[in-house]
Amino acid sequence: MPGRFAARRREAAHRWEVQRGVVLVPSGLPVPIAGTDQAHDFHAHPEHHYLSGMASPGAVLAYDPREGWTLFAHVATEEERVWSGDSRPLEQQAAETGIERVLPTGRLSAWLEARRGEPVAVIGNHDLLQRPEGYGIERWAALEPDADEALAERLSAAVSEMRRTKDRGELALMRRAAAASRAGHMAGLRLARAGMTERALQVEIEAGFFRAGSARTAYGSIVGSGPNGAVLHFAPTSRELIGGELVLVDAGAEVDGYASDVTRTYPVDARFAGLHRDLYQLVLEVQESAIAGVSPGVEYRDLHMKASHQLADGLVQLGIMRGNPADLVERDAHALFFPHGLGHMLGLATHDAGGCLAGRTPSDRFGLKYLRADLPLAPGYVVTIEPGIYFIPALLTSPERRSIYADAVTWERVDALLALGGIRIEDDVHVTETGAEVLTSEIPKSLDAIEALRAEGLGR
Ligand SMILES: [Mn+2]
Repeated sequence: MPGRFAARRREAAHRWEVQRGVVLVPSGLPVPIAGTDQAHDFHAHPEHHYLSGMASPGAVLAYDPREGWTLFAHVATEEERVWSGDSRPLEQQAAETGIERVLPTGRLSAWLEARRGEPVAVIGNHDLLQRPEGYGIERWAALEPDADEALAERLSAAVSEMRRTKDRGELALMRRAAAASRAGHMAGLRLARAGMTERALQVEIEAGFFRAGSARTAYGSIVGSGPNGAVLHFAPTSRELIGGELVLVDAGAEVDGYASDVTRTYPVDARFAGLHRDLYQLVLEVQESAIAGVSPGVEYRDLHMKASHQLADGLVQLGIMRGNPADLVERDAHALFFPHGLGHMLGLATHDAGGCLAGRTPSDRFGLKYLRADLPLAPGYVVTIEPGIYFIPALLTSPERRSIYADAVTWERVDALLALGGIRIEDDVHVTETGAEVLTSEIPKSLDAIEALRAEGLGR
């Protein structure tokens, strides 16, 4: 493993071409919960994690083009050793990161002092600039650092570009995250039943992740039953699942900082009934054809547009939208039912860095606003593919939207469906040299497979 991190650092230094100046990549400090003596769960900055392989708070990876890399690591105080345990020995950190110089953060001030007057690029967590004392720097201002923001932006963008292409070690972790996600989703598919709360279903799913080797969830799990399925980032509540409804579960396990991101939608009963079945089939077809379109060189935005077109076409056929699908997409009318992007980059963050190619800015159009990936795909990238159809009262009861799209929607039909909720199907897709590998392919999504699991779970 240390070789992998050394290779990343070599590549970063090569792309950076820093002639004069130094680079600091802080991991971040614990964020206190206001009004308590507790802190939020710590997440190391992905740039620090990626370049060092370490994810501990209070550390700074430093680069000086003349002498290479130094890791300044926090050494636990006596009090911290009493309450939280000891920090990892510096020699151990040297062996794990492949960095020869691992020093206590107490040495960082002197290191900076020796480079006084040189430009300093801070990437990683910028909290170093606000809370230098957290990194053992007593008098940051006295060091007169020449913080070069333009340089920092360029270096950070270079790391984001590198992070798009996952190396073998990263893919191995993402496969483990996908396997843990599978364990959790299988538990959900078997255990969901009427009378169970969203929260209880969340607990079963997350227990599945943790038993399968995940240390935490990659993001706050979404479990929305019935109408709650139409809230894109819904946090599970004590609402009980009701027969005849759908439940949407968007939950992913994290392994060593690497995310998986998976959505499955299934009936609370054993079978999809009526319109639920038609809508599910439509979302599944759109998702599978988008996955089939994943290949090196393909523009992610084109996949999104094609999926939007297919969704509009399907909704017209189901009598929910009206008109010519191409015109509907041109007018962003499909976004009434599919108001988010087809997916995003995935890695050390759930919405991973580097999603937009340099020079491309997110559109403010209703149908493109939340497109989080806009770049040509290349081997090694991992993206999610997650189309959905939702009945979102906030959009569908808006008088303004109803007037703009008066002729594009069968409104009396929609009025009767405002409590339906939503359907989303999401997988994690690794772009290969020839096409795509679905990292989460072992998590059932076909109608038959889902109904078989539901029937088995319900003992029917
Ligand atoms: Mn996602």
